[in-house]
Amino acid sequence: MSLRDAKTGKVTKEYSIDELRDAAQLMRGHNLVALCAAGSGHAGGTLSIMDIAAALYLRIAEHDPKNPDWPDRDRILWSAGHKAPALYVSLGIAGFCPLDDIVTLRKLGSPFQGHPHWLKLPGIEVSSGSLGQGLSVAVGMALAARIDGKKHKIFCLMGDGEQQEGEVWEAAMEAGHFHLDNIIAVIDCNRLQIDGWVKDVMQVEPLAAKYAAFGWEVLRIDGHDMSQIVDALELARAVTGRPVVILADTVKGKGVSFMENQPGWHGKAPNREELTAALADLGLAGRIPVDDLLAKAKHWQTEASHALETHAPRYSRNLWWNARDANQIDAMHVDMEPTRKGFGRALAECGGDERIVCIGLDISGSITIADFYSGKPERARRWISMGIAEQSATAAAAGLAREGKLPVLGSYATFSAARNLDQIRVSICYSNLNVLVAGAHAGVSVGADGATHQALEDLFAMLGLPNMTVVVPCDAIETRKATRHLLLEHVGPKYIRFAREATPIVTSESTPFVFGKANVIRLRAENRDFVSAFETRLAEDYSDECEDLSIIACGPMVPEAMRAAWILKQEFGLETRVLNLHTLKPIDVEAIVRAARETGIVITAEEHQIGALAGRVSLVLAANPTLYGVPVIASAIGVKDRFGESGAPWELVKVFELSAEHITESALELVSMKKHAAEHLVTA
Ligand SMILES: Cc1ncc(C[n+]2csc(CCOP(=O)(O)OP(=O)(O)O)c2C)c(N)n1
Repeated sequence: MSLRDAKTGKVTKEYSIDELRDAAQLMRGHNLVALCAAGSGHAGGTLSIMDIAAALYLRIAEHDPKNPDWPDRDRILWSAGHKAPALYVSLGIAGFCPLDDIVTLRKLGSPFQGHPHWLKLPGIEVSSGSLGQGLSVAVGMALAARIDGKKHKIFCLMGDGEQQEGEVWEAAMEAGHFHLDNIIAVIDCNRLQIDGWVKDVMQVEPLAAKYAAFGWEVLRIDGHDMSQIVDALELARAVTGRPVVILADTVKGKGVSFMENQPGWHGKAPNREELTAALADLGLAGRIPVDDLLAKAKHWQTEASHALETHAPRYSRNLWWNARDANQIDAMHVDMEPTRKGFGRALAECGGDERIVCIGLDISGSITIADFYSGKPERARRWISMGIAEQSATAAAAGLAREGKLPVLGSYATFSAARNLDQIRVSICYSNLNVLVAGAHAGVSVGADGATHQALEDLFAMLGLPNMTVVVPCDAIETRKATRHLLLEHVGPKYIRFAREATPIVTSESTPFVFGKANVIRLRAENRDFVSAFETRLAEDYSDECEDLSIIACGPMVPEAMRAAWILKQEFGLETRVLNLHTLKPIDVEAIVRAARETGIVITAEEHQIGALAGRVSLVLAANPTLYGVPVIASAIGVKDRFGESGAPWELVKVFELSAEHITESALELVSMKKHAAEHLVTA
């Protein structure tokens, strides 16, 4: 069994039970060092799965680290993609990649992405991170093996909270129906998920009876008893005629006293002191060269930052947010707060309205939907936890709305506005029901979690749905106003999109926010306080000032557009009309047409694949007869038809060319084109 030379078929290394126990502890240690170096990631679930991972990679699975694509290898799928660091240390200890390299976890350019991407690292079988999909992929692989007459096994690792996804049960039914005895599923039953105990969030037990009812062989073991793990996996290999599931009872945070059974350690990394304490708890003090590894991580970061800065456009002064000039004076002072905070504030304020019902999707604290009920026990009966079940929850929201309630549901935008797209389309939009869908943590600025968690396509779908209203506010203050408006004033399907990272506050309580109407933002004077140097008016109250160009932006790209206006004025003497197009649907046609007609240059800026904002603006321009014969040139800032990746939020803003400096670069190009065209006309 186990690690083999694919060419000769010989076993290259055999691990005893004791060696496996020791390896699992060492893997836990390396896992925590990588998390510490990354500053983020999932400690709890990586520690609970580690004994199983050690047994699988080092003893049970037949694979060859030197030949990761060996066609007859066993496949190990990590449906629970957030446990990526446990996957990486498994690959490292088995010899697929250098164990020491894993310390670059979640950093820009690292193959060790926040969630696994099979195209980045040999040994990863599939990309994952959106829960509940792995078992379906396993079914596909198992069917392929059957068609090809192959004998290898497909292992699929899942969490117990993950069992709340309906897709898991579709796959369980399929595997049972097709008698896929080449599938061995392992469920890490640590009884916790993000919002608390699985039994409280959404009960999944009795899992044994459920899987048995779907035609599976069920084994239940202590997931930290190495002999039991090995025996169960070996037994599972021998089962014929039906798929096998191993329910492994585990402890979240296993091995580290202050992490065990603590929900707070689900998605958290230890700091340096906590790491030292954790390694001592694991009995690893002195066994891992922690300082060398952390130095390696630091070096990687330095190189990545250097490469990034070398390629970034730069002008004579550094005008980055809160940059300091040579006299140590804040050149671009702004306060920062995540837009998501405004969402929570509005829910806390408006939640007294008895019609409002908030739906939890197991990410309630960080997207701030929990602010609806926190400290307000009288709202508890209007807080409904649905667990990790975005599709059903969306249709349930439609049911609540049909009965006169005002449901609000939210998750990472990619799960609340993509995973459940057909439910939004048919149950909410086609029925024209009054549901507020919140797309949180949108855009690349989610950062280190990587591509699977960076919604960059949600607006295409939301804008394309009849009856849907779409608002993308620019800062926390505007998010609060927009949420209040959508909740209490607007009746119908509605989508609000906001972000995770702290971004500049560029509006105030007195800044106009009129649903469906754009604001014009103009730089008036250089001021030490960035925001007060600008004046904001409703676009319809604004008179043309013959600016050189317009930048039309939404969401956190509005502050970037304002900073670009500053750079353009200070460095190049150009005047910019910034349009804050917070409402994308219905769109302010008049403001867009005027900006185009009056300035002749339109640049759109969106933290999304190019086209949600750019496409809508282009349509407005192309379809407006008053622009016939008017010369307008345009460009679009946004993500250029590629997936996101891991990195620090502001690094990614640069990598994906979304910064004010990139907007400036595009503006200068268009201004020079406009100038040449004008000169050409004069000479002609
Ligand atoms: C479709 C989807 N919804 C939400 C999330 C966010 N999320 C990441 S981990 C997690 C909790 C998983 O709980 P569980 O399966 O029990 O794993 P464990 O507790 O072992 O980490 C959630 C909700 C996600 N990654 N995918």
